[in-house]
Amino acid sequence: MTISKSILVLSALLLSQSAHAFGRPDNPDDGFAAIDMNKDGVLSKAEFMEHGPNPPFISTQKIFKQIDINEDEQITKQEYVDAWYKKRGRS
Ligand SMILES: [Ca+2]
Ligand SMILES: [Ca+2]
Repeated sequence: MTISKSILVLSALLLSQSAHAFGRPDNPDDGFAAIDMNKDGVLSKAEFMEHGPNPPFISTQKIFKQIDINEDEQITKQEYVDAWYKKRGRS
C-alpha cells in the first residue's frame, strides 16, 4: 500500500518534470498537441494534470481552473490558445 503509493507519487513527479508543454513551445498548437494525448481536440483534467505545466509555486490544478474559463472540466483548443496569448501579454 505505502510502496505503491510512493511509486505513484514518483511517477507523477517524473511525468511532470518531463512535460513543461505549456510554456516551452513557440506556438500554442504545439503545446496543446503535447498535452492532448488521445487527440480528441480537448484537454481532459486527467491529461492536463499528467502532461500539463508544472511551474513552481502554483499547482497544476490551479492553472487548469484558470484556463478552463467555462468550468466544464475540459480545456478546449480555444481556451488553451486564449490562455497562451494572455500569458504572453498578447491578445
Ligand atoms: Ca484529449
Ligand atoms: Ca472548458
